[in-house]
Formats: sequence, C-alpha cells, structure tokens
Amino acid sequence: MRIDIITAVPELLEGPVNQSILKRAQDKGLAEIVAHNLRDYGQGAYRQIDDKIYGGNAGMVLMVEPVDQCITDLKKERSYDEIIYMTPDGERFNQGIANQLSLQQNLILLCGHYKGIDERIREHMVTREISIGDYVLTGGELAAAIVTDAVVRLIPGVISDETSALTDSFQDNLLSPPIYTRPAEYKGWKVPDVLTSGNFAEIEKWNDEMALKRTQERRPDLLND
Ligand code: 6GU
Repeated sequence: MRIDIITAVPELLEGPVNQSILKRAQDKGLAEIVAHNLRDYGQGAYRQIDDKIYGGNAGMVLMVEPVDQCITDLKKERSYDEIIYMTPDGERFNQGIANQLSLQQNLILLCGHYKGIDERIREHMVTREISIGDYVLTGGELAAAIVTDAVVRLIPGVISDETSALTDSFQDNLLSPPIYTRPAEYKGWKVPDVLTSGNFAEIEKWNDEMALKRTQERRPDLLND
C-alpha cells in the first residue's frame, strides 16, 4: 500500500511515520509513505500557497492551483482509490474506516492548514473527508499521521503476531480486557488467579466477560452500534 500525504509542513509527519512499526512496515516493503511539500508547487518567487479569503473573513486559505498541480502530478504516476481531505468537518474516523482503507492500494491524504482549502478542491478532487474527532487542530498533519498509523498497522505482516490486530479493542466493538505480565504478585497486588491457572477455557471465558464488563462500564455506546 502507498500513502501520499500532501502538506505545507512535512516536518510534522517525519517523526510519526518514520519510527517504530511504521518504519518497519516501510523497510519490509509493506507500506510506502511519502510526504509532499505543497511549497514545491507554490506560485511565484515566494512560492505562495495560500491567499486571503474572498468576502472579507479574516484568515488564509490554501490556493487551488498548488494543490491541483500536486495531485495531478501524483495521478500521472498511479491511480488513487481515495483522495482524502483531513478536516474537522469530515466523517468521524473509527476502526471501521481504518479497516476499509487498509484494503486499498493507493491513498492521498490532503492536509489543510490556516482556515482550510479552497472549496473547489473539495468539490472537484477530494473523494472523502475525514475528521479524527470533535476538536480543532492547527492543521491536518497530526490527523493524517493518526490515520496512517491506524491503517498501516492493519496491513498483513506489519504487526508480527498476525492475530493481534484482529483482537484489538474495537474490532468486535468491545474494549480489551485487563492484561497482566510477570510477576504474579507485586507489593501484594495480585494477578487474577484464573489467569495463572493454566485452564485455557476458563481464561477465555474470563477475558470475554471482562471485555463485556469494561465496555458496559466505559463505552456502552459501542454495544448499540
Ligand atoms: Cl482532520 N484536521 C484539523 N485541522 N482538525 C481536526 C481534524 C482534522 N480532525 C479533528 N480536528
């Protein structure tokens, strides 16, 4: 899978997409994550990429032309399954959307900045709009990093234990049960006996019950989805 991220601030993405599991996924050839600096498509000697909003509102907007040229260049190289604009007024991101996107071959994530982007990009080029939650960020980059992380970790082979992505919280609309590791007792704080019992049927039952209990207590909304 290939993810092209268009941004005015590629530095914001460098850490998140080039460390740890996402780095390993790229080293193994399972994912290719490429940031594109909109400034390279800027206009004139100052490489302008933003301009004042028509109609008087304060603030700057990403211009049509640099974004169009960047996307057009990318489309010459390959076809894209989705061109996703990262925006607080998009569809709220969740595990289901991550699952869907992880099945695609080529994605573009377009990061807005300032007050946003010229609406014509959204009308004519963008195929989907995603928000990561009901709060406002300074730009779409951190949101794009989050979407990239959630999607790439689902690609088969990225996480060493293939089953682990499937047993995540949310994959079955349930939160994870509590988990423990050695020692079985620390400062008198004990691991539940069932987990050290070696009775795998009982352990599985306990895990299922705890997952349900935790979901009922903390996120009852998930049980109604
Ligand atoms: Cl995708 N972008 C921005 N700027 N703010 C957000 C967001 C995206 N999702 C939630 N808040």
